[in-house]
Amino acid sequence: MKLSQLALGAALALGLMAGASAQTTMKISISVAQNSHQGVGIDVLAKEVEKRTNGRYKIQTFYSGSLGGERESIEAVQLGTQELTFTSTGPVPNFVPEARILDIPFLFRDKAHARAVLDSPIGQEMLAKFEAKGFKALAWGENGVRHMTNSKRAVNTPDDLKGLKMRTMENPVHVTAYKGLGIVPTPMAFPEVFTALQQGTVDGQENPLSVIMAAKFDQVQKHLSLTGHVYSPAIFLMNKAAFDKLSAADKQAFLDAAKEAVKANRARVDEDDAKGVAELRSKGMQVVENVDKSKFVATLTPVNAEFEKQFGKTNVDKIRNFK
Ligand code: EAX
Repeated sequence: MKLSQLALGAALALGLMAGASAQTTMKISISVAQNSHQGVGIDVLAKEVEKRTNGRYKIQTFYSGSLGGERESIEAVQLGTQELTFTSTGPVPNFVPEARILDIPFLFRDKAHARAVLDSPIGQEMLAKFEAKGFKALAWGENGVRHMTNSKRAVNTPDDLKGLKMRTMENPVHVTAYKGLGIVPTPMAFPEVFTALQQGTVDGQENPLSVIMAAKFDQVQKHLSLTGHVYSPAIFLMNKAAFDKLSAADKQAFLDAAKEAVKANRARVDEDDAKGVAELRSKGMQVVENVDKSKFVATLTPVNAEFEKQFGKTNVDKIRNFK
């Protein structure tokens, strides 16, 4: 072999090595299936990050709790064993207690109200609170407006909830509120819910239409009531050290990618909400569409007073009255 050929070979090998080392692979997870509002969110994030960093960052996507439930994923991101996760706020208060305020039932009038608050300085200041706990919170996304399902009876009023054993998220605000509605709450990680419903360990659960459809809960639940009792935010969390290591331009690329991901995620929630009732009915669910929410709100009055005391009435009102 000639010297020039050797030099060329060495140069190629070096080039390949440089190319390989210039690509960093990261992981992101969700607890629900890929064909969902959250799946769309992380797929778009992965695609946009890769595009905006010219392929220097590649994000591997994991669905259906294959890396663990939401609490485990948040823990993994905090520790840095996993760089990213897209999660509901279910277990978030156990890491960032300030975020509890967003989980209060009937806090938001509708999705538009919730999105406006999350996109406003109130939501953005909340994102900053995650930094002290080892996270870079890239953006607020959406899980959706939660409704109740169960295998026992049609739910029209809070009276119908008395004694129903329902799986709840591992969220202290939800657990307190649902007790106030007469439910027997059973906090449980999402990946265990389908089996728990199937085996009758719990009678019901509550989730947005997007999740009910993605998880095929219609197979194990007869009744759906559009209680719309709480808005469920979602959040793109990244390990803070992993984010801090990025160049300024790459940081911006991740933030911009997250914005695109949120757009796709919210659009899919709207699509699911528009078609959900018809689809779930066609799969055999009995649906109570017109729930008198004022009865649920009234039943929660004492619980709400407690939340206002805990989180500050001014803070709660600031969100409630946001225009
Ligand atoms: O984030 O745990 C839950 O009920 C969540 O809504 C679900 O995992 C989607």
